[in-house]
Amino acid sequence: MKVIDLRSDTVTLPTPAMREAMYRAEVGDDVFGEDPTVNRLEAMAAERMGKEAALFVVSGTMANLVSLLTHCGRGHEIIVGDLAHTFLYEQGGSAALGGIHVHTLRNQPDGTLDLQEIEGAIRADNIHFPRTRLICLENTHNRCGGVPLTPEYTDAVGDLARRHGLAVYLDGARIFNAAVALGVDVRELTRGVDTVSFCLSKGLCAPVGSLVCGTRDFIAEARRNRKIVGGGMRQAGIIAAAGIVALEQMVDRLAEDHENARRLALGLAEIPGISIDPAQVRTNIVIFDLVAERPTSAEFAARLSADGVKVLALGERIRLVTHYGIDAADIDKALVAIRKVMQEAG
Ligand code: TLP
Repeated sequence: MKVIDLRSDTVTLPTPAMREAMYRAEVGDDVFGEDPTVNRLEAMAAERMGKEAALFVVSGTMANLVSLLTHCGRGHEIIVGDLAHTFLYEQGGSAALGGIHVHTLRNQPDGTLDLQEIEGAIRADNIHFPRTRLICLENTHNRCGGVPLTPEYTDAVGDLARRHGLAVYLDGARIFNAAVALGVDVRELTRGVDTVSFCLSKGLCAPVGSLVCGTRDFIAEARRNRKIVGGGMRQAGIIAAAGIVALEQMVDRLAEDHENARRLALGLAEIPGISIDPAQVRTNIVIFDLVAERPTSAEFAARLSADGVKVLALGERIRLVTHYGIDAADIDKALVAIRKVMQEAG
Protein backbone atom coordinates (compact mmCIF):
# COMPACT_ATOMS: atom_id res chain seq x y z
CA MET A 1 0.00 0.00 0.00
CA LYS A 2 1.37 3.43 -0.95
CA VAL A 3 1.56 5.72 2.05
CA ILE A 4 0.00 9.09 1.22
CA ASP A 5 2.27 11.44 3.12
CA LEU A 6 0.68 14.85 3.51
CA ARG A 7 2.69 15.93 6.56
CA SER A 8 4.90 18.32 4.61
CA ASP A 9 6.42 19.12 1.24
CA THR A 10 9.75 18.44 2.98
CA VAL A 11 9.11 14.70 2.44
CA THR A 12 9.61 15.07 -1.33
CA LEU A 13 12.38 12.93 -2.79
CA PRO A 14 14.99 14.05 -5.31
CA THR A 15 13.88 13.47 -8.90
CA PRO A 16 15.84 11.18 -11.27
CA ALA A 17 17.20 14.32 -13.01
CA MET A 18 18.51 15.54 -9.65
CA ARG A 19 20.24 12.23 -8.88
CA GLU A 20 21.85 12.30 -12.30
CA ALA A 21 23.00 15.91 -11.80
CA MET A 22 24.36 15.05 -8.34
CA TYR A 23 26.31 12.11 -9.77
CA ARG A 24 27.85 14.28 -12.46
CA ALA A 25 28.40 17.45 -10.39
CA GLU A 26 31.71 19.21 -10.74
CA VAL A 27 32.90 20.01 -7.22
CA GLY A 28 35.61 21.82 -5.24
CA ASP A 29 36.14 23.19 -1.75
CA ASP A 30 33.33 25.67 -1.17
CA VAL A 31 34.90 27.21 1.95
CA PHE A 32 37.66 28.35 -0.43
CA GLY A 33 34.91 29.50 -2.81
CA GLU A 34 36.06 26.87 -5.30
CA ASP A 35 33.01 24.72 -5.85
CA PRO A 36 31.82 25.62 -9.36
CA THR A 37 28.40 24.04 -8.88
CA VAL A 38 27.73 25.94 -5.64
CA ASN A 39 28.93 29.13 -7.31
CA ARG A 40 26.55 28.52 -10.19
CA LEU A 41 23.60 27.85 -7.89
CA GLU A 42 24.34 30.99 -5.88
CA ALA A 43 24.51 33.11 -9.04
CA MET A 44 21.23 31.62 -10.30
CA ALA A 45 19.53 32.22 -6.98
CA ALA A 46 20.66 35.83 -6.79
CA GLU A 47 19.44 36.43 -10.33
CA ARG A 48 16.05 34.79 -9.67
CA MET A 49 15.53 36.86 -6.53
CA GLY A 50 16.74 40.10 -8.11
CA LYS A 51 19.55 40.50 -5.56
CA GLU A 52 23.29 41.04 -5.99
CA ALA A 53 24.52 37.84 -4.36
CA ALA A 54 23.46 34.62 -2.65
CA LEU A 55 24.73 32.12 -0.09
CA PHE A 56 23.97 28.39 -0.05
CA VAL A 57 23.10 27.06 3.42
CA VAL A 58 21.90 23.69 4.65
CA SER A 59 18.36 24.52 5.76
CA GLY A 60 15.65 27.12 6.08
CA THR A 61 16.41 27.35 9.78
CA MET A 62 20.06 28.11 9.07
CA ALA A 63 19.04 30.65 6.41
CA ASN A 64 16.87 32.46 8.94
CA LEU A 65 19.49 32.31 11.69
CA VAL A 66 22.38 33.46 9.50
CA SER A 67 20.25 36.28 8.08
CA LEU A 68 19.19 37.52 11.51
CA LEU A 69 22.75 37.26 12.85
CA THR A 70 23.92 39.32 9.90
CA HIS A 71 21.24 41.99 10.17
CA CYS A 72 21.41 42.34 13.95
CA GLY A 73 23.86 42.54 16.81
CA ARG A 74 23.30 41.65 20.47
CA GLY A 75 20.44 43.59 22.01
CA HIS A 76 18.98 44.65 18.68
CA GLU A 77 15.30 44.05 18.20
CA ILE A 78 13.38 42.43 15.36
CA ILE A 79 9.67 42.83 14.66
CA VAL A 80 8.15 39.50 13.69
CA GLY A 81 4.73 37.83 13.52
CA ASP A 82 3.64 35.65 16.43
CA LEU A 83 2.94 32.80 13.99
CA ALA A 84 6.22 33.15 12.08
CA HIS A 85 8.37 30.06 11.66
CA THR A 86 11.33 32.04 12.94
CA PHE A 87 9.48 32.78 16.16
CA LEU A 88 7.69 29.46 16.72
CA TYR A 89 9.83 26.66 15.38
CA GLU A 90 13.51 27.54 15.53
CA GLN A 91 14.26 27.10 19.22
CA GLY A 92 14.54 30.86 19.60
CA GLY A 93 17.87 30.55 17.81
CA SER A 94 18.25 34.27 17.16
CA ALA A 95 17.98 34.95 20.92
CA ALA A 96 19.92 31.89 22.01
CA LEU A 97 22.86 32.40 19.66
CA GLY A 98 22.60 36.06 18.64
CA GLY A 99 21.27 37.87 21.71
CA ILE A 100 18.57 39.30 19.46
CA HIS A 101 15.44 40.62 21.16
CA VAL A 102 12.16 39.59 19.55
CA HIS A 103 9.14 41.87 19.41
CA THR A 104 6.12 39.91 18.20
CA LEU A 105 3.02 41.35 16.59
CA ARG A 106 -0.14 39.41 15.92
CA ASN A 107 -0.17 37.83 12.47
CA GLN A 108 -3.37 38.68 10.62
CA PRO A 109 -5.21 35.68 9.11
CA ASP A 110 -3.77 36.67 5.71
CA GLY A 111 -0.21 36.30 7.02
CA THR A 112 0.47 40.03 7.15
CA LEU A 113 1.44 42.29 10.03
CA ASP A 114 -0.69 45.39 10.40
CA LEU A 115 1.29 48.39 9.09
CA GLN A 116 0.16 50.67 11.91
CA GLU A 117 1.14 48.06 14.47
CA ILE A 118 4.56 47.76 12.88
CA GLU A 119 4.94 51.52 13.05
CA GLY A 120 3.83 51.50 16.69
CA ALA A 121 6.33 48.76 17.56
CA ILE A 122 9.37 50.70 16.32
CA ARG A 123 11.31 51.90 19.34
CA ALA A 124 12.06 55.52 20.03
CA ASP A 125 15.68 56.45 20.67
CA ASN A 126 15.78 55.99 24.44
CA ILE A 127 18.50 54.60 26.67
CA HIS A 128 16.02 52.13 28.20
CA PHE A 129 14.95 50.52 24.95
CA PRO A 130 16.52 48.01 22.64
CA ARG A 131 17.17 49.32 19.12
CA THR A 132 14.76 48.19 16.42
CA ARG A 133 16.74 46.87 13.48
CA LEU A 134 14.66 44.62 11.29
CA ILE A 135 11.12 43.71 10.18
CA CYS A 136 10.59 40.02 9.34
CA LEU A 137 7.96 38.69 6.93
CA GLU A 138 7.13 35.16 5.75
CA ASN A 139 5.85 34.29 2.26
CA THR A 140 3.97 32.04 1.84
CA HIS A 141 2.90 32.09 5.45
CA ASN A 142 3.05 28.54 6.78
CA ARG A 143 0.93 28.77 9.96
CA CYS A 144 -1.58 31.07 8.26
CA GLY A 145 -2.40 28.27 5.81
CA GLY A 146 0.12 28.96 3.06
CA VAL A 147 -1.31 32.36 2.12
CA PRO A 148 0.82 34.40 -0.29
CA LEU A 149 1.74 37.99 0.62
CA THR A 150 1.26 40.33 -2.33
CA PRO A 151 3.89 42.54 -3.98
CA GLU A 152 1.88 45.60 -2.88
CA TYR A 153 1.94 44.60 0.78
CA THR A 154 5.62 43.69 0.69
CA ASP A 155 6.44 47.02 -0.98
CA ALA A 156 4.43 48.87 1.66
CA VAL A 157 6.44 47.22 4.46
CA GLY A 158 9.64 48.06 2.56
CA ASP A 159 8.63 51.73 2.28
CA LEU A 160 7.75 51.87 5.96
CA ALA A 161 11.07 50.28 6.91
CA ARG A 162 13.08 52.70 4.78
CA ARG A 163 11.25 55.67 6.30
CA HIS A 164 12.50 54.49 9.70
CA GLY A 165 15.97 53.39 8.64
CA LEU A 166 15.15 49.71 9.17
CA ALA A 167 15.76 46.65 7.01
CA VAL A 168 13.28 43.96 5.93
CA TYR A 169 14.01 40.23 5.90
CA LEU A 170 11.72 37.81 4.10
CA ASP A 171 11.56 34.14 5.06
CA GLY A 172 10.59 32.99 1.60
CA ALA A 173 10.89 29.28 2.29
CA ARG A 174 7.97 28.83 -0.16
CA ILE A 175 8.33 32.07 -2.14
CA PHE A 176 7.95 30.24 -5.47
CA ASN A 177 4.58 28.90 -4.31
CA ALA A 178 3.57 32.51 -3.69
CA ALA A 179 4.82 33.69 -7.09
CA VAL A 180 3.06 30.85 -8.92
CA ALA A 181 -0.20 31.36 -6.99
CA LEU A 182 -0.20 35.12 -7.64
CA GLY A 183 0.99 34.78 -11.24
CA VAL A 184 3.87 37.22 -10.70
CA ASP A 185 7.63 37.10 -11.17
CA VAL A 186 9.26 36.25 -7.87
CA ARG A 187 11.22 39.53 -8.06
CA GLU A 188 7.99 41.44 -7.54
CA LEU A 189 7.79 39.75 -4.15
CA THR A 190 11.40 40.48 -3.22
CA ARG A 191 12.02 44.00 -4.57
CA GLY A 192 10.64 45.55 -1.36
CA VAL A 193 12.90 43.59 0.97
CA ASP A 194 16.60 43.83 1.68
CA THR A 195 17.21 40.14 2.16
CA VAL A 196 15.27 37.01 1.23
CA SER A 197 15.82 33.32 1.80
CA PHE A 198 14.13 30.41 0.06
CA CYS A 199 14.19 26.63 0.36
CA LEU A 200 15.12 24.08 -2.29
CA SER A 201 14.12 21.10 -0.16
CA LYS A 202 10.38 21.69 0.14
CA GLY A 203 8.07 21.77 -2.89
CA LEU A 204 11.06 22.01 -5.22
CA CYS A 205 12.13 18.48 -4.18
CA ALA A 206 15.88 18.96 -3.69
CA PRO A 207 17.24 16.82 -0.83
CA VAL A 208 19.02 19.65 1.04
CA GLY A 209 19.49 23.38 0.96
CA SER A 210 18.31 26.95 1.13
CA LEU A 211 19.68 30.23 -0.18
CA VAL A 212 20.06 33.63 1.43
CA CYS A 213 20.01 36.47 -1.11
CA GLY A 214 20.89 40.12 -0.61
CA THR A 215 23.52 42.74 -1.33
CA ARG A 216 27.11 41.69 -2.02
CA ASP A 217 28.27 43.17 1.30
CA PHE A 218 25.49 41.49 3.25
CA ILE A 219 26.25 38.10 1.72
CA ALA A 220 29.97 38.47 2.47
CA GLU A 221 29.10 39.01 6.13
CA ALA A 222 26.48 36.21 6.05
CA ARG A 223 29.23 33.89 4.74
CA ARG A 224 31.20 34.60 7.94
CA ASN A 225 28.11 33.88 10.04
CA ARG A 226 27.43 30.63 8.18
CA LYS A 227 30.97 29.57 9.10
CA ILE A 228 30.55 30.45 12.78
CA VAL A 229 27.50 28.21 13.06
CA GLY A 230 29.42 25.36 11.43
CA GLY A 231 27.72 25.67 8.06
CA GLY A 232 30.83 25.97 5.89
CA MET A 233 30.58 22.99 3.56
CA ARG A 234 33.27 21.54 1.34
CA GLN A 235 32.30 19.63 -1.84
CA ALA A 236 28.74 20.92 -1.50
CA GLY A 237 28.30 20.95 -5.27
CA ILE A 238 26.96 17.41 -4.88
CA ILE A 239 23.84 18.83 -3.24
CA ALA A 240 23.87 22.20 -5.02
CA ALA A 241 23.52 20.28 -8.31
CA ALA A 242 20.08 19.08 -7.22
CA GLY A 243 19.22 22.68 -6.33
CA ILE A 244 20.02 23.83 -9.86
CA VAL A 245 17.66 21.20 -11.24
CA ALA A 246 15.06 22.34 -8.69
CA LEU A 247 15.22 25.92 -9.97
CA GLU A 248 15.28 24.90 -13.63
CA GLN A 249 12.60 22.22 -13.62
CA MET A 250 10.45 22.24 -10.50
CA VAL A 251 9.05 25.77 -10.13
CA ASP A 252 6.26 25.94 -12.69
CA ARG A 253 4.78 22.60 -11.70
CA LEU A 254 3.97 23.96 -8.20
CA ALA A 255 0.63 24.96 -9.78
CA GLU A 256 -0.31 21.26 -9.76
CA ASP A 257 0.26 21.11 -5.99
CA HIS A 258 -1.99 24.14 -5.57
CA GLU A 259 -4.68 22.49 -7.71
CA ASN A 260 -4.49 19.33 -5.59
CA ALA A 261 -4.67 21.39 -2.39
CA ARG A 262 -7.86 23.04 -3.68
CA ARG A 263 -9.32 19.64 -4.55
CA LEU A 264 -8.47 18.46 -1.04
CA ALA A 265 -9.99 21.55 0.61
CA LEU A 266 -13.21 21.27 -1.40
CA GLY A 267 -13.50 17.60 -0.43
CA LEU A 268 -12.80 18.32 3.24
CA ALA A 269 -15.51 20.99 3.30
CA GLU A 270 -18.04 18.25 2.47
CA ILE A 271 -17.11 16.09 5.45
CA PRO A 272 -19.22 16.54 8.61
CA GLY A 273 -17.16 17.53 11.64
CA ILE A 274 -14.49 19.38 9.63
CA SER A 275 -14.37 23.15 9.50
CA ILE A 276 -12.54 24.70 6.55
CA ASP A 277 -13.04 27.56 4.12
CA PRO A 278 -11.69 26.30 0.78
CA ALA A 279 -11.38 29.90 -0.46
CA GLN A 280 -8.56 30.38 2.06
CA VAL A 281 -6.48 27.65 0.40
CA ARG A 282 -4.27 29.48 -2.06
CA THR A 283 -1.13 27.37 -2.36
CA ASN A 284 -0.10 23.87 -1.22
CA ILE A 285 -0.93 24.10 2.50
CA VAL A 286 -4.32 23.10 3.87
CA ILE A 287 -5.11 23.74 7.53
CA PHE A 288 -8.44 22.87 9.12
CA ASP A 289 -10.21 22.44 12.46
CA LEU A 290 -12.06 19.50 13.91
CA VAL A 291 -15.37 20.77 15.20
CA ALA A 292 -16.11 18.27 17.98
CA GLU A 293 -13.99 17.40 21.02
CA ARG A 294 -13.36 13.92 19.61
CA PRO A 295 -11.39 12.93 17.75
CA THR A 296 -8.65 15.19 19.03
CA SER A 297 -6.13 16.26 16.42
CA ALA A 298 -3.66 13.68 17.74
CA GLU A 299 -6.26 10.88 17.58
CA PHE A 300 -7.27 11.97 14.09
CA ALA A 301 -3.66 11.87 12.88
CA ALA A 302 -3.00 8.49 14.52
CA ARG A 303 -6.12 6.86 13.05
CA LEU A 304 -5.41 8.17 9.57
CA SER A 305 -1.84 7.01 9.80
CA ALA A 306 -3.09 3.47 10.46
CA ASP A 307 -4.98 3.80 7.15
CA GLY A 308 -1.85 4.89 5.30
CA VAL A 309 -2.49 8.66 5.27
CA LYS A 310 -0.06 10.83 7.19
CA VAL A 311 -1.04 14.31 8.34
CA LEU A 312 0.39 16.73 10.90
CA ALA A 313 -1.43 17.67 14.12
CA LEU A 314 -0.56 21.33 14.78
CA GLY A 315 -1.90 21.81 18.29
CA GLU A 316 -5.66 21.47 17.89
CA ARG A 317 -5.50 22.00 14.15
CA ILE A 318 -4.61 19.65 11.29
CA ARG A 319 -2.21 20.49 8.48
CA LEU A 320 -1.93 18.75 5.13
CA VAL A 321 0.55 19.74 2.43
CA THR A 322 0.44 18.70 -1.22
CA HIS A 323 3.62 18.11 -3.20
CA TYR A 324 5.34 16.33 -6.09
CA GLY A 325 4.70 12.87 -4.57
CA ILE A 326 0.93 13.40 -4.43
CA ASP A 327 -1.48 13.25 -7.36
CA ALA A 328 -5.23 13.82 -7.67
CA ALA A 329 -5.95 10.11 -7.12
CA ASP A 330 -4.03 10.26 -3.83
CA ILE A 331 -6.14 13.23 -2.76
CA ASP A 332 -9.32 11.27 -3.47
CA LYS A 333 -8.02 8.27 -1.50
CA ALA A 334 -7.04 10.53 1.40
CA LEU A 335 -10.53 12.06 1.41
CA VAL A 336 -12.11 8.58 1.58
CA ALA A 337 -9.87 7.70 4.55
CA ILE A 338 -10.63 11.00 6.32
CA ARG A 339 -14.36 10.56 5.84
CA LYS A 340 -14.09 7.07 7.33
CA VAL A 341 -12.21 8.31 10.40
CA MET A 342 -14.78 11.05 10.96
CA GLN A 343 -17.71 8.61 10.53
CA GLU A 344 -16.19 6.17 13.02
CA ALA A 345 -15.66 9.02 15.50
CA GLY A 346 -19.20 10.37 15.09
N1 TLP B 1 8.85 24.15 8.02
C1 TLP B 1 8.62 22.75 8.18
C2 TLP B 1 8.60 22.34 9.64
O1 TLP B 1 9.30 23.20 10.45
C3 TLP B 1 7.26 22.21 10.25
C4 TLP B 1 7.33 22.39 7.48
O2 TLP B 1 7.07 21.19 7.35
O3 TLP B 1 6.59 23.30 7.07
N2 TLP B 1 10.55 28.82 7.20
C5 TLP B 1 9.35 28.29 6.94
C6 TLP B 1 8.24 29.18 6.53
C7 TLP B 1 9.16 26.90 7.05
O4 TLP B 1 7.97 26.39 6.82
C8 TLP B 1 10.26 26.08 7.42
C9 TLP B 1 10.09 24.59 7.56
C10 TLP B 1 11.49 26.69 7.67
C11 TLP B 1 11.60 28.07 7.55
C12 TLP B 1 12.68 25.90 8.13
O5 TLP B 1 13.18 25.11 7.10
P1 TLP B 1 14.09 23.81 7.44
O6 TLP B 1 13.14 22.74 7.85
O7 TLP B 1 14.78 23.56 6.13
O8 TLP B 1 15.03 24.18 8.51
